Amino acid sequence: MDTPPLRHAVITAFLGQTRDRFSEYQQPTDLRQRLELVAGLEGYTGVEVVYPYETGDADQTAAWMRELGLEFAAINANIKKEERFVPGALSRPKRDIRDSAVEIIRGAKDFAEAVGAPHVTVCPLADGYDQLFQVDYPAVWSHAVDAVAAAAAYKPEVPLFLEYKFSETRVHCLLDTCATTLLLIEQARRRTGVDASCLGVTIDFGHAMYAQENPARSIAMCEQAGVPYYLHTNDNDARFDWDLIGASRHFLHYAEFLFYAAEYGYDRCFTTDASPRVFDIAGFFTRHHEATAGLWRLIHSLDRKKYRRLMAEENAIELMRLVNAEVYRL
Ligand SMILES: [Mn+2]
Repeated sequence: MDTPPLRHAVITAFLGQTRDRFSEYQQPTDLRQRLELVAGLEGYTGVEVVYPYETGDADQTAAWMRELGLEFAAINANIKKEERFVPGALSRPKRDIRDSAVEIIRGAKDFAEAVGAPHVTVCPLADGYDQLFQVDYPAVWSHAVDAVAAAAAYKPEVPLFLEYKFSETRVHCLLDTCATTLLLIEQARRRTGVDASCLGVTIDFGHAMYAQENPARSIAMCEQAGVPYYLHTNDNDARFDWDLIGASRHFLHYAEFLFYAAEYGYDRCFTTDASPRVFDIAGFFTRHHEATAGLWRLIHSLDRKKYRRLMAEENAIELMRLVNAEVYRL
């Protein structure tokens, strides 16, 4: 079977200096340098850029993108960096804080429209709680539903994707799992009556592993709920969000993730949300592309109908034989 082209993108914020609690990694770069770096990497076609910290002038950015032959995967609205958002953004009891977070998402939609990016993605990492008896669960949930509904209703032709993560920066993030995110989207849709296509889930492979999900099943849940999804690729040890090279830890999970993406005809970008830290930047992303594109080709070499027929027949042992022979190549 022919392999459809893999639209492979990179979150550009990882192409400069990053830091954690202990160290700084790599050297600072500006957006133009990051775009040039992606354009020079084998196999990558696009970028996800962070609004408002990387984006700058829309016309200038769009001109650079055309010049370098890159596509936008998404605009990433950052609602966790400002001091007022450090303890949370969309779910806070103070209305002006929630409103200013929605304002950033609206600005990201304006920017996406101006540069022709397909959608906005937001990961509300600061929303959640650290202690028990800290937040009023129904109140913060209700605030988040209202804020997401307000953000979705603005320019609904630019869809908004919500990215979940179990933990970090809060001990327990409000949008912890795929199922929680689907529930919030369902409630926000009902609140506004917005079209089903204007709210989606960003499934980050590593976040799903970290939440003890099977990332492939998370794709299937969104598909069955009729909720659009956008995929981030990386890997980790399922104990922390390490943002490692894809399939460097969970090879078979990664293969199954791509299997279901292929089954459903996923045609948005696969966006690399991975951080080189101590590794050589170009080498790190090249190895990540090899793993992702290689497994994408491998998945398309399989008789997927046969796999699904064997599932219907509950022939788990024959399925494992096929996986050993055709995926692990043992
Ligand atoms: Mn991600």
